[in-house]
Amino acid sequence: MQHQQVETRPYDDQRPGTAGLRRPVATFRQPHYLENFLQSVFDIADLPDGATLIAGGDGRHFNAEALQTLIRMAAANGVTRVIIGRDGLLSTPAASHLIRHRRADGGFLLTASHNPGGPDGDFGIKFNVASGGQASEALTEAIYARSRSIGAYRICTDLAVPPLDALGVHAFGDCVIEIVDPVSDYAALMQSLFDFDRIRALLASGFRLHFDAMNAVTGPYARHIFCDLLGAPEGAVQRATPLPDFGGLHPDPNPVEAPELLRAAEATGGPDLIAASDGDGDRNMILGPGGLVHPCDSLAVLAAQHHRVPGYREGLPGVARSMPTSRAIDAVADALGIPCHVTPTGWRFFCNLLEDGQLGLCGEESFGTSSHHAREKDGLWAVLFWLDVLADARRSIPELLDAHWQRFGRHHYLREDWQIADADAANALVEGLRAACTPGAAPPRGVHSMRDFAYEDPVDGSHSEHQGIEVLLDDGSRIIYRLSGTGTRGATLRVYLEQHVTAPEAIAQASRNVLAALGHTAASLGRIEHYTGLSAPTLRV
Ligand code: VG1
Ligand code: CO
Repeated sequence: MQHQQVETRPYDDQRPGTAGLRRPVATFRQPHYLENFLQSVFDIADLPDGATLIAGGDGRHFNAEALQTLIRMAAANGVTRVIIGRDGLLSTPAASHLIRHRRADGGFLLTASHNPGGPDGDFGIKFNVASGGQASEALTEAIYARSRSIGAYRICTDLAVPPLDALGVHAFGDCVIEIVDPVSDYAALMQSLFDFDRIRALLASGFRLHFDAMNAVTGPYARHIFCDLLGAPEGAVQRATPLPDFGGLHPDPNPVEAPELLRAAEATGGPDLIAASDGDGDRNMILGPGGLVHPCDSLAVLAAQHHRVPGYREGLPGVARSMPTSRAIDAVADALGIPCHVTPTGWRFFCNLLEDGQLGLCGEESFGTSSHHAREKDGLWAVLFWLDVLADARRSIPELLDAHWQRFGRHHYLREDWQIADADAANALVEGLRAACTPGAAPPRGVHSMRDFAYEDPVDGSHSEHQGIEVLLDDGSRIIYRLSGTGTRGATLRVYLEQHVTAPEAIAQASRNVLAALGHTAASLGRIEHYTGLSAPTLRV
């Protein structure tokens, strides 16, 4: 197949963040913007001759157009097989699994995850390597460097991309395009991990499940797994058709973006388990009668109950959490006598440990949980894990959670997001805190210690610096400050608050009340108003 060499000029803003390159759709629509980034990946990724790639996304606006370009450029760059989910759809965990399952050399995930979609929303691209995990920091930095000097890209303009709405295999010269069912391999993986008969019996016994796909990619997966395979009624899965603009929703499953789910959980006589996922299907929110199971608690409970689930019965070699995630999981790891690794924010930092067989479960406070079955976090997997635990334990979610807290104490936890229009002000704030971390600097009153978190990967020895400021207070509570790496406008300061309690009355209190004073301490310690003029956070989750 003939390919063309098209001249281009570099853009200077193609540095991937916490999880891929995310930009407003309008930015991606600039001439050659998408092509430049894709070519930078092809130049750096060092794919073998005759490579196989997986491609698919969350179905958001610009997904279809970007796929056309990607296919034509893959063919021009020597890729001989592109495997695409029907309709261009693949959830992030399903794409990760497909890369591994089909022994592909990598994959492109077209998603901006939980960021809003539509013509005025965001688009994004993640490149995942042959292990199914996201490109490492070193690789994304090299791609970024390449994007700043790129002069041309390769594309097969005359390749007529087949319609993506029917399964099939199409050959174009040396390149084969294969359109696959996005759901079936993933569903089979889930069946290999969980006891579907037991979950089916639970659902048949009157247990009420409510899953909200938020008009995003998990709809077809949830329908097939919960309704077809597990016998849940049709109505159990809602907003199940992926829409390019998510129906105007912000597909971010948390109590602020989905308040109606929280209300349904708090109402008497509501469902036994309410769950939701995000745009690309890698996040999960779990609610039970009475309210939210905080993701930090969810990770800890799943670890403590792992022996109930077939895929994990042989034990967990270790667990991991991102640094800002609460230490609830550390307490469980301690009791199990296994290591708990602490990594920087972003799933890519778990991947080497997973690949090396050192982790059973891992998770982040940002509604992300997963295990060694994939190299991405996995929303539906977490829901199935909860269902399987509940089916075996024959106890309700609040009963399991209360018993967990009685045994381990409760880590009250809250994240405050401060939306700051001026990114320079946000950087100055973090610099101010960083200065206070210098060895020898006297810690402020009430502060036990402060550090600017740096990480050395135990598998490949790579270093990552400036991954958040962690403050330990004299009373054992903890504050973390870091800037978001997924936003596309201004800056978002994330402030994470954590306090461990063991007294029954303190366990029963609402986290917001317990952590109110710590929130004030965090604001004054970080001099947030001084730097930003803001006196209250934009969002608390
Ligand atoms: C956020 C979360 C982080 C998560 C990342 C990608 O990053 O804090 O835990 O891994 O999103 O999730 P940041 O840099 O904005 O804090 V997803 O579902 O958007 O791929
Ligand atoms: Co996501």
